[in-house]
Amino acid sequence: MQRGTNGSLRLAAALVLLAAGTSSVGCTKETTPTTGTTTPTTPTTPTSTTYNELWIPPTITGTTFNLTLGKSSKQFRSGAATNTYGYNGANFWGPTLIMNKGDSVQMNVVNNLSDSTTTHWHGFHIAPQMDGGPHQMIAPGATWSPAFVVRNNAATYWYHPHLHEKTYEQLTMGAGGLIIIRDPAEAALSLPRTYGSDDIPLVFSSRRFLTSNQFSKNIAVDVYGDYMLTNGTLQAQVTLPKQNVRIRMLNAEIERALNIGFSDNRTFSVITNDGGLLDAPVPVTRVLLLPGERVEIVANLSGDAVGTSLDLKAYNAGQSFGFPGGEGSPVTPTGNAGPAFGSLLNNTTFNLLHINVGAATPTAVASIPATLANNRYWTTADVTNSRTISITGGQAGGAFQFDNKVFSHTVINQTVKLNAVEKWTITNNNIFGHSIHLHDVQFKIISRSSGAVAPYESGWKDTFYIPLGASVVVIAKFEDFASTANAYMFHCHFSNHEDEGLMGQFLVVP
Ligand SMILES: [Cu+2]
Repeated sequence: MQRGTNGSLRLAAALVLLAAGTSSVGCTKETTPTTGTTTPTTPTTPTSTTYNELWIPPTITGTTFNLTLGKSSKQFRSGAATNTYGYNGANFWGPTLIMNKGDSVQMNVVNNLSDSTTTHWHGFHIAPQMDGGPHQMIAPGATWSPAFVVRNNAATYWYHPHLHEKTYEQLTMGAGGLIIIRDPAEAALSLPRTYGSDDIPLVFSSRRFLTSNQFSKNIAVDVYGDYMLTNGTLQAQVTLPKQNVRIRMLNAEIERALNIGFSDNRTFSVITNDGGLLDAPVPVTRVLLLPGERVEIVANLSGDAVGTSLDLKAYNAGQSFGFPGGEGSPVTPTGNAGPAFGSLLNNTTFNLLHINVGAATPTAVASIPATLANNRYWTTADVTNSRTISITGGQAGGAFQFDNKVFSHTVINQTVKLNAVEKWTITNNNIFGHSIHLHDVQFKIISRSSGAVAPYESGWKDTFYIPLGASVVVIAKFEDFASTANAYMFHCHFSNHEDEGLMGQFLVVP
């Protein structure tokens, strides 16, 4: 029933936007679908300077990681608490798992929901049976216990539900967590790494609230939240020491891209991509992060006076059509969210984190290295096979899909030979931008037809932005794990698109 709704609404919204020029405020051609007995609140633009202390997820270290996903609730607003999901008793999100490269780890995931779930280790190079994709279902009350060797480079990864047609809902409820991998090469570098002090994790995800204070989760329209939650904290603030600070950022939004920078436009250094350290820090004033992508940055606060403050913001205003979250504004005078895909935060610049500068710590890192790694990336000269995959559909009542095929559990869409170095060209001659994630591998982005690949995304990647009208070429080696029965997934990391069918399966075969 809902399959395809998003696509058709998306087309309608696109046409409305095109008809209205750059601004579509108040232009509602389609009616806002109902969301049950409750209606969205009359949203008000958050103008309060009252901040809430940023929640820093607790950590789990070692080689055995026990996770229990269950129902919880959190007091986000005055009145009723909001029903949520969390791992290990968290009232939104879950603990940060800290692993060492080379370790054999045992994972035990208990599902205390009344629904099935899965737990995907996003970015991990592991056997498909351990991957936690849609096939590794955990029934209510059951425990799933995969074991694997941590083969990835030091960087920031994450875990989240990946059950087909349930990912959007379970992510919206708050299920997810970060994974930090450490390795000797990274440990040898002079970088901030005191978790919660000069090494801060930030998970960005916004939500829309109903008048009942519950999360609004109509997959057809609630793809952009009205209020940013940073680590599950509304209007978050944190005190950071007056020194070089590492910030690990994950875009855990359903669909919104985040064009991230500081309120004083200061330059900061990008030091990692999804799958490891860059060769050298890349200085930028903005970094674009799509759903599923991670980046670690180092911001130098040593020149800031104690007691001053600055903001980390998403500079999302004024983006061209196709930018996820650039769609026009949101709210009708009656308080109903609409037109479809609007939100209070769309096409605006908004706060991700208010930062208060505090005293330096004894572990302050005075400067970061000019060289971080010596990566050997795959190039076109290494390629042994090429394939092209098109994003299609999304129009006239159809779901987005790969090569005109909506996801099916029983269809293998691509078959790769073990040890092949493959060039994948993804084309998007369609109606919107997407964020594409490949399981199993870390790849190198070779080109993006809409413009040069930014230096800050020149490292190992597992998720990439494909703008409207663009094609993106990536190269990966499919090594170590083969199976004629167990597939890996490739999909859009907008969980609404994924649930509606923009997902495929690939086998890596001997
Ligand atoms: Cu998509």
